[in-house]
Amino acid sequence: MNPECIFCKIADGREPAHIVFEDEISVAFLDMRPVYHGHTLLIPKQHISTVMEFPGEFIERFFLNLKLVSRAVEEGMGCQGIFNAINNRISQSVPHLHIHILPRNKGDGMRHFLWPRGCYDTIDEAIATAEKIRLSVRRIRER
Ligand code: DGP
Repeated sequence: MNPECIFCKIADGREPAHIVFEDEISVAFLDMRPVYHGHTLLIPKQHISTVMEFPGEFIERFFLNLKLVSRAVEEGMGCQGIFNAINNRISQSVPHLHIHILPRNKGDGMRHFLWPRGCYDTIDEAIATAEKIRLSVRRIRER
């Protein structure tokens, strides 16, 4: 727990929130500034900031909770789909990992996630980019 963190405070009941799900490792609650009604945040109770720090032993349970809450938002809000998003450092206003779970409907007007899109000018540029990431995967796995 980080005593100053607003999401830690929600997780341990020191700050109010509209909680929709809770278990030993995570809490889900309504985002107070929703893109659409039903916009929910799922957080780990442990204070970690980004996906890159996520403890391996909780990943399966946490992802199952993401599946459960995403299904619940979809059914509860009667929407056609779900958008899941995580800001890691850039555009992250609360430095406690949170997964946005947004109800989506065709024609709902959401435009600014994953936009604008570009392209690789050449196949070599794509090959070199993929190789940089592949090398990093290898290095990280060897640590
Ligand atoms: P991001 O920009 O990805 O870090 O999203 C943070 C979200 O957290 C933002 O949509 C607003 C929401 N938020 C910030 N503070 C609080 C709070 O105290 N309570 C609730 N329910 N949501 C919060």
